Parts: sequence; structure tokens; C-alpha cells
Amino acid sequence: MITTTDISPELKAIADKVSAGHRISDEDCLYLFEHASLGFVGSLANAIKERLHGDKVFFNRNFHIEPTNVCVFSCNFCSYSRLYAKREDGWELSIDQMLHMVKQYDGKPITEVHIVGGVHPKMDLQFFADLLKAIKAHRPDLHIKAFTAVEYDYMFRKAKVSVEEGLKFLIEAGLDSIPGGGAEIFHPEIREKICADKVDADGWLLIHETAHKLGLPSNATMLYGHIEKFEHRIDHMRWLRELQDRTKGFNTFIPLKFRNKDNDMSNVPETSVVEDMKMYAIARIYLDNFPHLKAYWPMLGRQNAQLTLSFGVDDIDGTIDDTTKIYSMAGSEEQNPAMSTTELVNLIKQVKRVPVERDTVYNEIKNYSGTVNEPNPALN
Ligand code: V47
Ligand code: SF4
Repeated sequence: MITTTDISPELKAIADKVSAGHRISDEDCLYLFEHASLGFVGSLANAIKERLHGDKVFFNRNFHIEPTNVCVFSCNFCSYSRLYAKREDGWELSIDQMLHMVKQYDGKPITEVHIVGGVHPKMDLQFFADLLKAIKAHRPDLHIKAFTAVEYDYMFRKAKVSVEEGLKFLIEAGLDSIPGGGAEIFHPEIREKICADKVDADGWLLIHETAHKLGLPSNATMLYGHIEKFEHRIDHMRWLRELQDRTKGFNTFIPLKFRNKDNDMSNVPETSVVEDMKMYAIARIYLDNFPHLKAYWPMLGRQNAQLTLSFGVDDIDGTIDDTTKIYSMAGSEEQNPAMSTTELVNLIKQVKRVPVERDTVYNEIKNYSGTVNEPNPALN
């Protein structure tokens, strides 16, 4: 799998563990962050990715609904939210407006709607249950992946229901799975400094554990590349690995690169591409019980997302159709994120992988191995 003649005994021991399919320790992980070359971790991560998924790279046909960017919280890294009191350029969508967005996709082969936004004090549990019901009544086959643990924590506390009661209520209304947002960095030392007032690590983990027990799959994210140290990233991933050992309910881990435009952490420089690729590779190596690793292209940019496909990533999210503003507002080069399936397929084929359209829970819808490349000016 990897030539181990000219490397340190520590790296050789890690490579041997990974080749044997064994788990690496937190100390191994720190050693990789601090001492391994990009080529070394890339080669290990790629071998794991190929063991799990061969040449396949997954994507889906999805769009987002962001009900509001008004938010009662004030995460320092957020470029998107507008304070409840000062909401000049904030938006608040009604159920009818959101249903109208869903109707724009009538007759189109979209499989997922991803709903996530700010935490608006007037959008409560009943409002969101009504939204889910309205979408399902109109389009029962559309998978609804909705609301982060931050939104759940707020709406359940406000409605005075337990996490289990709240989730059951929303499952009844049409909820199919939970996205990975709001995790940021679990360690209290960092969480206090970047998002002190929203749900803490225990609360985030409890919501996902309860969801898994109720049969709802979910994703997990990590916001990296700001004031955290490698130890904090490892701590974060350890919590996730331990929960996954108990529930097997996570589908995908999504490292999210901190973007620094127009937020209260604009003085913090962004990470380099090398550091980004190392993050993906090490996540693939450490999180041995996560089936998938996703590069979210609207945040990373399409060329860097393409690069991650050599560093352990097997999923690049979906078509998006210019329906999310979180990353364009934070400075991503993708100011109007939208990719046709042809563009996604070409992007994957250009790095000699096999594009596979999936649904939200990774059932394969179409394998593009036999299809012909079409020109894609955006990438040339
Ligand atoms: O939790 C906000 C992040 C997340 C910034 O589950 C920022 O499939 C970087 O979780 N720089 C929400 N990141 C988005 C999210 C997500 C995205 C795509 C797919 C899935 C999935 C989940 O966005 C927040 C926060 O970590 N975020 N601001 C910023 N300036
Ligand atoms: Fe609100 Fe989410 Fe932004 Fe935090 S990251 S301020 S919870 S919208």
C-alpha cells in the first residue's frame, strides 16, 4: 500500500496499523498532524477510501431551503446571521414561500431538500412540523434532511419537550435525516471563544444519539482552521468516533474549512490548501467507523473539492442549485453555488474516479462509469 523504507518508526507503525485495518490512537493522530507529509497521509487515506468504495465518488441532486438568517445566537465565525434586533438585511420565509421553492422542482429528478438556517425565536416546533408536512404532502418522495442540533436544542427547549419527544413529533411530520451542522469544535476551551451561547458538545451529541436510536441517520461536521489546535480537532473526532461505535447512525463526516470574510474572526487567517488536504486525509484515517467523508464544494471551491478526491474523500455533496448563502457570505469563491449533474460527473471523471449519483442515505441511483465526458468550460 505504501513504501515504508525511508520513514520514521512512528510513521511506519501507523502505516502498519492502517494496512491491517486497525484503529489509530489519538497520539498517532497527533503525530500525523505534526510530522507526516501530505503525501504520506494522502496515500494512507486514499488506500482506505479505495478499500471502502473502490473508485466511486458519490454526489446527489439536492437543493437547500434557508428559512431565515435571523438568529438569536452570535457565533463569532458566522457571516450569515443577522441579530433579531437589527435585521435590515435578514430574511424570514413563510411556509407558502418555502413550499413555492419546493414546487420549482416539480418534474425534476431532485432527491433531497436540505433545510437549515438561523435560530429565529418565532419559528417554533409547530411551525417547522407544519413546513415538513406541507412539503411531504406535495412531494412525498423528497427526502427531507433538516435542522441542525442547534436549531433542535432551541426549538425543543422552547416547546418544553424532551429531545426524544421533539424528534418523534418531527419524524411524524416528515423528517427523514439530520444534517451535521452546529458541531463546530466540541472542546469547551474553543467553543467558549467561538460560539459560547449555543448548544454545547453534550447537547449536540445527545441530539444525534437520540436521533440514531429513533432510526434517523445523521451527518457530523467540524469547523476547523481558526483558533483551535490539532488536539482540539482530535478531541472532536474522538467524541464522534465513540458515538458512532455505539449507534452506527452517522453516514458522513464533513470537515468545514473556516472562511473569514465579514465575520468577527476576520483577523484569523484561513488555512492553506495543503493543510486542508491533510485535514481530509487524517479524518479518513482516524474515523475508521464512518462510512463516508464529504468535501462540501460550495465551501471549498470546486477545484479544491476535486483535489480532495485524492485525499480520502468519496462524496462531494450535490447540485445545490444556488440555494445556500452560508458560504458565499463567508467569502467562498463559489458566489452562486450551482453545478449541473454533467459538471459534477465531469469534475469526478477528470480525476479518474467513477461518478455515482446517490440518494441521501447512499443508495446508488446511477453509476456513470460507462458515460462519455462532456466538455465543461468551468473547469478548463
Ligand atoms: O455549523 C458557518 C458552518 C455550518 C462559517 O450535513 C462556517 O450534509 C466556515 O453544517 N466558515 C452549517 N464554516 C452547514 C453544514 C452543512 C453543510 C453542508 C452539508 C451538510 C450535511 C452540513 O456551516 C455551521 C458552521 O460550522 N459555518 N459559518 C464560516 N465562516
Ligand atoms: Fe446562528 Fe448558526 Fe450563525 Fe451561529 S452559525 S450565529 S447558530 S446562524
